[in-house]
Amino acid sequence: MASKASSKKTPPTLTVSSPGLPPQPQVNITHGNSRISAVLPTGESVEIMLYGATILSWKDTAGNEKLWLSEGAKLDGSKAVRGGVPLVFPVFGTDASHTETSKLPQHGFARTTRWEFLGKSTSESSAVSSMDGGDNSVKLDFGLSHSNLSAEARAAWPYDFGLIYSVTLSRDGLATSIVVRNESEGESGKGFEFQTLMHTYLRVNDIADVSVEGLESSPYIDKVAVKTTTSPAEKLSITSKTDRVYTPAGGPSKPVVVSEAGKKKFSIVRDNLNEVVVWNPWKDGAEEIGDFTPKTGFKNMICVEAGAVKGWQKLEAGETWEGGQIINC
Ligand code: TA6
Repeated sequence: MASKASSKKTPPTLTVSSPGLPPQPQVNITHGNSRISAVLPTGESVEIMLYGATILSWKDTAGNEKLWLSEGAKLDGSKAVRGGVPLVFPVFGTDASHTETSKLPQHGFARTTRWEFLGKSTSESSAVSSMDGGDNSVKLDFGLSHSNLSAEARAAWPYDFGLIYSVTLSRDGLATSIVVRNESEGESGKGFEFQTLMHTYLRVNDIADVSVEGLESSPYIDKVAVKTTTSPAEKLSITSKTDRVYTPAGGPSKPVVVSEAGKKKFSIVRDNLNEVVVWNPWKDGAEEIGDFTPKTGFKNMICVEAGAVKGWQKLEAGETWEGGQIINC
């Protein structure tokens, strides 16, 4: 059940504060019950729109923004957010050959549907507490099911499903994970196939100074050159429009590291998400995307997207699947 916003004028604060305890994470419902924000006692913060369960902002203790968000991003629920971390489910891109999802819009319906806020916890933030300890992290849970979908989406993808998307903020990282469940039951239950991906727009100062390690000697689909090939045994630099689906040879537990001017900025490890998509639209691509502004913004972002997008995950009635990522900064 989504928590009910109080009718008070000031946004309610879901702070777990008990006298005598050290300062606790603060969780607020804001913007007319359309966003959830969390702030750690040490200043790190995250802000999530219920629309698409889209992470809009992630800041470190000094208040430095770690994600890129287009100045032209629609934040009124009228279309998928350009930037932050939109969520891709049940299809990555579009696939006309895949009957089950062929009627869905690009990247599916998860990023363009209002999710429910299921609540917060600090006890199970195991995804990051090993890095930092429970009280210095907060986990926010969001839910989406068949009943949340528009009639159009339900018609396009008539499966009984449930998603729980968790965003865990800690002092040195952000973890996102998704649990997918086939809620149909028994003999009448219908299996379904899906893809999922966390479409993370990382903020950088200048793409010319950026390199990515952890993708060496790995197979990838090059959607610009329209070919499938293997990357060289060297780190990746971005010097033109880049749209690649890597299956990193080191597997999900080997970090993919984004560095700038030789200094590590982000390190990403994955669980059950075997692919990493690297995307930068470059100048021409930015010009063609209406809500990608400023048009020079391609210099300040790189999408490094953890996903399960090669082939399809299949869930029979009652089965569950989970995948996630941890981004350390
Ligand atoms: O993740 C890379 C990609 O699939 C690119 O091909 C590009 O389409 C990008 O996603 C953005 O897609 P969107 O539907 O958000 O414009």
